[in-house]
Amino acid sequence: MKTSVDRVVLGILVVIVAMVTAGCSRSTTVHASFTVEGMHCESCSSAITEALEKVEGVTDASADHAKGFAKASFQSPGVSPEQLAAEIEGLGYTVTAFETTPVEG
Ligand SMILES: [Cu+2]
Repeated sequence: MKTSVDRVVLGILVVIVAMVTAGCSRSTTVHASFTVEGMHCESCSSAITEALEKVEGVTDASADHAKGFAKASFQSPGVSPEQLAAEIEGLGYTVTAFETTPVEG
């Protein structure tokens, strides 16, 4: 009798864990745009693009030195815009602002 109760409890736990795991794995694509100061030429844009693309979870990145911005698409949760801003600043540039747009799907 005790064993069957334990099995029911175990079964409920398995269902709960499965539900939580499914919820966590549902990620959203987010587009972020960063205002970057300090880019001077094409190699600055390339350095930022490459650094952003190396981040796990980033699906697309670009930077425009003439306009002074960088863009990235990434999976959320997993990647945060703050983390990407830190990547850009790690290269010696300054991120003065960023905005994010969630994309459904
Ligand atoms: Cu440059």
